[in-house]
Amino acid sequence: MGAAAAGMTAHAPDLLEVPAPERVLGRPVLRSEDRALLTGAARYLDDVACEGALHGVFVRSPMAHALVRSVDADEARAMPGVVGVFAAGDLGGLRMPPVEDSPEVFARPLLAIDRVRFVGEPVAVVVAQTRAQAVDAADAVAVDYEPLAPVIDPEKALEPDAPVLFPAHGSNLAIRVDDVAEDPSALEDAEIVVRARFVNQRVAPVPMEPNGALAIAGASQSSVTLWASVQAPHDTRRIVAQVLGLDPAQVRVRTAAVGGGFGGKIPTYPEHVVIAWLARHMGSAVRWSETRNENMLAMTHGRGQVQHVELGAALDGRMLGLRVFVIQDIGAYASEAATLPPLTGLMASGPYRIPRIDFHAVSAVTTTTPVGAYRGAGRPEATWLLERALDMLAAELGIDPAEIRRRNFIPPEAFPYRTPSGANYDSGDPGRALDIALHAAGYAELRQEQAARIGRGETCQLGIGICSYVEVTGWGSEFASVDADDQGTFTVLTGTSPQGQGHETAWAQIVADTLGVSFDAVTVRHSDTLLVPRGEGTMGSRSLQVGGSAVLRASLALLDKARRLAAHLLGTSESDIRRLDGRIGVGGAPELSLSWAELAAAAADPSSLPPGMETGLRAQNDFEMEDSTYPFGAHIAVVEVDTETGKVKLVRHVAVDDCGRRINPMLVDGQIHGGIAQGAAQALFESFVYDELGNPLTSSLATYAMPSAAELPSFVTVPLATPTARNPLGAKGVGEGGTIGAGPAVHNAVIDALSHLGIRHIDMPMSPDRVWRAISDAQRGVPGGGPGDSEKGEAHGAAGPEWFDRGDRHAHAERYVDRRGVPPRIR
Ligand code: MCN
Repeated sequence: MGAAAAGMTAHAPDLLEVPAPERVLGRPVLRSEDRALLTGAARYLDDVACEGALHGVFVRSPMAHALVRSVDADEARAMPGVVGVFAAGDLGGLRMPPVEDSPEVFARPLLAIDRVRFVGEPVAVVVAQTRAQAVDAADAVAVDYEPLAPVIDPEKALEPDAPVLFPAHGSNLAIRVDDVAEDPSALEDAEIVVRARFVNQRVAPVPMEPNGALAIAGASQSSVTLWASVQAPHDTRRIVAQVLGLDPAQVRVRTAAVGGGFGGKIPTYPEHVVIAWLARHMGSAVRWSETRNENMLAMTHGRGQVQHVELGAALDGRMLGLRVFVIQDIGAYASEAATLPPLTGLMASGPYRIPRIDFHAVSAVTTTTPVGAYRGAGRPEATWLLERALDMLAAELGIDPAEIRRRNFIPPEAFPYRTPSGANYDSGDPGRALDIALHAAGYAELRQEQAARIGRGETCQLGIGICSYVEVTGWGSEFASVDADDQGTFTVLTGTSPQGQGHETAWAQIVADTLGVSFDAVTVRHSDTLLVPRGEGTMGSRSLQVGGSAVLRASLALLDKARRLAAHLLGTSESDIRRLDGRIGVGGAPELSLSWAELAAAAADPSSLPPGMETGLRAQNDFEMEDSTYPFGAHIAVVEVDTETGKVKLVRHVAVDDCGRRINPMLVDGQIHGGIAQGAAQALFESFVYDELGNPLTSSLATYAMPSAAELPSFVTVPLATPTARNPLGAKGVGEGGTIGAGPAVHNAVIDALSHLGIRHIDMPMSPDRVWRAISDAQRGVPGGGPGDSEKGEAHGAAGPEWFDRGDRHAHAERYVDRRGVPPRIR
């Protein structure tokens, strides 16, 4: 089947039947955002002009774990341009609200109170007239630290004698997850059990624009406007108001253009709140912008899971049970990482029928940068563990990796399908996605080439990696409104808050298509809490299906209103009124029609309206998802591995990502391309590393191996569209699928290239030294080839380390005591 034949389009039921060439929906419309971005006209946070703004610079902890004995700011305060230096005590020891599902004891102080828990934690803030003055003065703030033992490794953090970060809590065990899927008999029927310990390493999100804020106090200082580089401005408004004891109406949060987020800009950071506090306290505008180095330390990291996996199967390759025990490193404090293990558990079944799943997780605090959501957030971790274990099973049983997947796929007729871990898959055909990907990659020829290279004993071996996945996208509700004005133009307000995804383009396509008006006549506005009444923001690949559906529904409501008004003004029955080309009126009778501009002008005049109609040609909608959608796909990665140096080169990557109906195929492809790059980057290059004292070793782009386009091939994307009935657009999310599919495919490809040497697993990132070491161990007959031991014939005991005691699973809740320390004050 060719790529073109594989693609299909689906039309949502309530969209208008207009001949295809006239439709703007489903077309690769050029991004309206790009002119400003490409010509440098776009305004990022640092470009927002604000005359007289003071500059805040944070004094950050150089210690991973220490008591803060005192903060001496005398010298700093006397330096040129300095207008203030503040530590926790000056802010009244304020704390961030505790993250959902995590004990309150982990709530983060805005500035360290009595203890620092990671390198980079803000301890004080210096405010000066220029940024350079603030940087110099920050260096002069003397903090007296009393070092404590750090704990970097989440498994070691859970050992009984580990240094405890929160003595009042009594242990580093922050959160347990035992209610996703519990089945102690998961492996009972297995004829073979493959067992492994995987490390899904910590990575940094590295958005092109680091974090920052600009706070401007209102005239009376009771209100504040906060410009911040965030993904969810309304949530930031809520948190800033809550911490500062304000009414949310007193806080306005806005974003300028946001230069990427990738999950790292979901949280509201203590720094944001401090800058808002300073503006109110000083009655002046205050700005803060991170350096890259600060960004690598202070923005939440992603992943950070240790996974103990046991996969049980019949000897014909059918999976019978999966048992997983996850240790999540949540870093210092508890942030969005609390949501990661439940998502890993939810997606543990992948695209396969696995009759039994037993999933448990614990989250541990460590003296490292807090962990949060990063592109995929918990779902790539699930796909990785399953796809790696499945390849190990295939190797053990001598079954081709594509064939073993086919034997386990959920067939299309079984959808909707509920997994033992509680996911309710809407629609899908993972087998078809894999077939298309295999065909596009030329799988059979690749296998021949691989065998030939092995036969010739070549230095450069070929590896072919497969990843089949399902992911979960879309939740909550989202606001949209559409306004028509008497110039014939339309303004959309949306509660989504993009960081580069192209919402201004896609939302305008939806409006133009629904109303039958020009794409250029539609302007989309977002990311200002004063302008947009509510919004949940952009994350979790939710925006199109939730926010876009709200735009669609609001547009349809606006069309209804326009038809009613036109019927009234033209003196005809509403049932005769049609949406014409840019006008509303009676079909076939041009004289009986009105332009949108004429209708909007009439709608402003109460005397022109039919009874009961409100003035203004405007409609709004809050669309609520009843259930999530589950995009799926298959990726094939082809790598070359130099067996003498361990160097890996990704030479080909084929992606079939099914996100239901595609609103703009070019946006979708862009999302998939970026996603593949990030997945491949984690597999091969990126890792955020600490030394044993908790010093970050990778806190600049000279040491953190983020790849560029030069390290990656051109990607092949093949469209497949299986619509969903869970929203009126028929769309599922696509913002993260590329990452979820790509990482495990690249990982599997590297192991596949080396499996003839007996290698079964190498942890990520598969850097040349790691790969070389694995090859050299295999050649010297060192057993293991990574932690992929398997045993035939019987199922085995609980996954997880010995201290995993089922009886004690809720004990942490009782042990929790909230203890507030004494904040240091400026001497
Ligand atoms: N789209 C489409 N048809 C579909 C699905 C999506 O045309 N069936 C289009 C949408 O109109 C939108 C884009 O694809 O323009 C992504 O839509 P969606 O999947 O709804 O995802 P979100 O807009 O909610 O974006 C969030 C997602 C996430 S979670 C991360 S992380 C991520 C990503 O988007 N971070 C990004 N992509 C990013 N892209 C950029 N440039 N920068 C980031 O920080």
